[in-house]
Parts: sequence; C-alpha cells; structure tokens
Amino acid sequence: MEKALLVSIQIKTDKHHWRIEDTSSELEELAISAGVEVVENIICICEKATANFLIGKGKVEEIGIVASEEAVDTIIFSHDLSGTQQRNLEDALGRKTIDRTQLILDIFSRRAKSPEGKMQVELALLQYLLPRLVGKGVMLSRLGGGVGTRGPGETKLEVDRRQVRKRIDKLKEDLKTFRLHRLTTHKKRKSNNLPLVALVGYTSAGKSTLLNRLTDAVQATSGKLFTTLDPLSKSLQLSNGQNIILSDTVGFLHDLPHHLIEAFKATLEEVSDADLLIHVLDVSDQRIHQHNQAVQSVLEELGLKDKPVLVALNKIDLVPDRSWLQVYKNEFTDAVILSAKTGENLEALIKRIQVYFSGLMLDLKIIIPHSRMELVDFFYRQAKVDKIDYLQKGVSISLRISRELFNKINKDKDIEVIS
Ligand SMILES: Nc1nc2c(ncn2[C@@H]2O[C@H](COP(=O)(O)OP(=O)(O)OP(=O)(O)O)[C@@H](O)[C@H]2O)c(=O)[nH]1
Ligand SMILES: [Mg+2]
Repeated sequence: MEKALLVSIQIKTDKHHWRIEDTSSELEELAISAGVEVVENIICICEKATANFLIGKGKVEEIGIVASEEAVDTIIFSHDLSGTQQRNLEDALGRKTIDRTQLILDIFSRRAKSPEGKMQVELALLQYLLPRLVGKGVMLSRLGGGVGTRGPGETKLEVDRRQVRKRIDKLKEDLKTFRLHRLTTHKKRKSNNLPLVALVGYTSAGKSTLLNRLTDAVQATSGKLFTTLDPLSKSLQLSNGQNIILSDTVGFLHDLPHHLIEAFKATLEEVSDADLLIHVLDVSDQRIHQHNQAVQSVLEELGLKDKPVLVALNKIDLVPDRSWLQVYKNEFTDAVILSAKTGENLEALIKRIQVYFSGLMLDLKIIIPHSRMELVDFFYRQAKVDKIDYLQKGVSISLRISRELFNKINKDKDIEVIS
C-alpha cells in the first residue's frame, strides 16, 4: 500500500480557513478514501505563503526528515500548490508531492462510473494540469504511479499543451451532447409534472443511504468519500398518493476546486431543476457547522441560494447524548432529525415533503366529456383521484392536483371546473 505523509497547512493571511484540526482530519479522510496508508499527519502553521515552497525552508527540511524516517512514498499537502511550488517541493523532498485538489481529482477518477462522469473528471483533471505543464513533452507521472498521478484515461501520458488543449475541446464537445440528452429527459419529466426533490449535502452525510431508505433504489453507499458521482433519480409515492422524483447528487466539499464545480455543474443540473432541496447534515460529525457552511457556499456558487430547503439532521443513532439534538434543532429551524440507517423518524421527513407539496396542491371537482375519456387515465397517473362518477353529460372527477398541472389543463376547453 502506498504510504503517505500528510501536511496540513494553515496560512495566517488566508481568509476563511478552517480550524487546523478540522483541515487535518478532513485531509486524512480524503487520503484514506484515495486508498493510501497515512503514516503521519504533520501540522504546519505559517505566517504567510512563500512563492517557492509555500512554507518556510526549515519546515520543508523537517518534513524531509520525517518522510525519510517513515519511508513514505508520497507527501500530500492540504493547501493548493502552484506548479513551481510543487516541483520545488518534489526536488527538495525527493518524493512525489501532491495537493488536495489532486487528491480529490484522484478520488473522483476512481469513483466515476458512467461515461459522462468519467469525461467530466478527465476534463477537470486536464484543466488542472494544463497550467502546470512546463515546456513540451512533460511526463505527467514523474515520480512513479499511485495517488494523484492518474493520467487521463488512467494511462501514463506524455503530453504537450497543444495535445491537452485539443483533448479538452473534444471533451467539452462530447459533454455538450450528453447535456442535450439530459435536458430532453428533464423536459420529459417536467411534462409529467412530477415535483423533483434533490438530496444535497456534504460528502458522506448519508444522502445515498437516505435515498435507499426512501425508495427501493440500490445506490452504492460507503464510508469512503464521494461514493456518488453520477446522479440517480427514483420516483417515490408519498402516502397521500403524490408522486415525486427523488434525486441523489455528488457530495459537496469545502473549497471544492473550481474546475470540479465547473465540471460537475451538469451533474448538479438536477439540483438547479429541483422544486425542493433536502439538505442532509451529519449530526454525529463535529464539523457539522463547517459542512453546513461549505454546502451553503457551493449552493451560492451554483446560484441556488434561494431554493426552498428542508434540513435533515441525519445519523442520530450515532449521537449518544440526545439532548444535543435540541441545540441543533433550534439552530436549524424546522429541521427533521432522523437516521437513514435505522430508519428512525423517516416518516417525519416524508410527512414534511408531503406538507410542502400539498401547499401547492388544489382540491377540485371537474367534468370531462365522454369523448375525452383518455383524460381519466391521465389524471390517475398525474394527480390523486378521490372520486369518479359517470354522469350523462360526462365523467365527474374529484381530485387533488398540483397548481402547475391545473394551470395547464385549465386551458383545455373540454374540461369543466365545477368547484
Ligand atoms: N450510523 C449511521 N450511519 C449512516 C447513516 N446514514 C448514512 N450512514 C453511513 O455513512 C456513510 C456514508 O453514507 P452515504 O449514504 O454513502 O453518504 P453520501 O452522502 O451519499 O456520500 P457521497 O456519495 O460520498 O457524497 C456510509 O457508511 C453509511 O452507512 C445513519 O443514519 N447512521
Ligand atoms: Mg452518495
């Protein structure tokens, strides 16, 4: 197993940084998810960044000594490194040195399953590498294989910038085609008028587990980060008969590298299209506030800050002292506390979704002429039909219907609205 030394960095002049312990524990989780063995986690607090090494020379030497003692293969920095800093560090330390973005890209490239997901990761990877390529014909994998050296298509490549740019253009083109296809599917869904609910949240918050619980979908879940890279949507019938589409999404992360946000905007289209977001938060994680903050920033970056959100405080089965939950409940107003794993309090969430959409529903009685009998079937599929009477002048239907659908059928001259 590849042995890694982690270097968690806090630069005092950086704005909005996490507590160093949180940066360090997150880096460790990411490294484990990437399949490396973490042998040491060094913390490094600096007054300011330096152009050559990011950190001071003395600190670099200190890291070098630990790296030799522990015979590590790789050094992973929690802070982004410029191309120059990375090269200088590798020269000074004599070992492969990568940063957090590369680590995340590595995890993403392992997890992506669908052709589209793979292309998105490859695009993000190439966009990350492009400004870091020096001269012509640079080997991407300078110091052996392993984490952070995964080239495009998982092959070692000798590339020059021109080739990389060409590949980037090609990927963008191909992704456009996928996007068009997705938009068609979206339109179909929209024409079915089913409300879309998207699960969002920090990676590992339990989104996929919740989706599994709520539907009978089998979406991979794991203790590792970023299990879900390709979105999955399932339909779900609420107890009042209302059908909704529930959609899983890729986990968010604080300081998500910009290329990745760009690359995954398509995946996150499900989110921008959603009528309601369920923000899943892991209450058993001490970093809950940082996670919440990170999710808010990503939503903001995607221009989705104003979407209606229902907060689901998940993993309550892992909270030994339940009195804590009240604190969170006060803080996250209207939140539902639950456990996706044990199923505790799941009905409360379902009820809340139901209440949310029922506010957007109308109870109506209509009459349709016998010549338009196909509408009966349509209403059975699209609304909740309470009562049907066959009258001489037509079929009388009492039903519960979304406002949106009502506005649409209201234009149909054959339909007579009684009440
Ligand atoms: N104890 C406990 N564990 C949970 C609960 N919900 C999820 N988990 C566990 O948390 C881990 C992550 O769950 P996932 O459902 O994969 O999380 P996710 O939010 O989909 O993660 P990404 O797809 O990586 O963004 C898994 O090991 C789950 O079994 C819960 O309510 N209680
Ligand atoms: Mg998931």
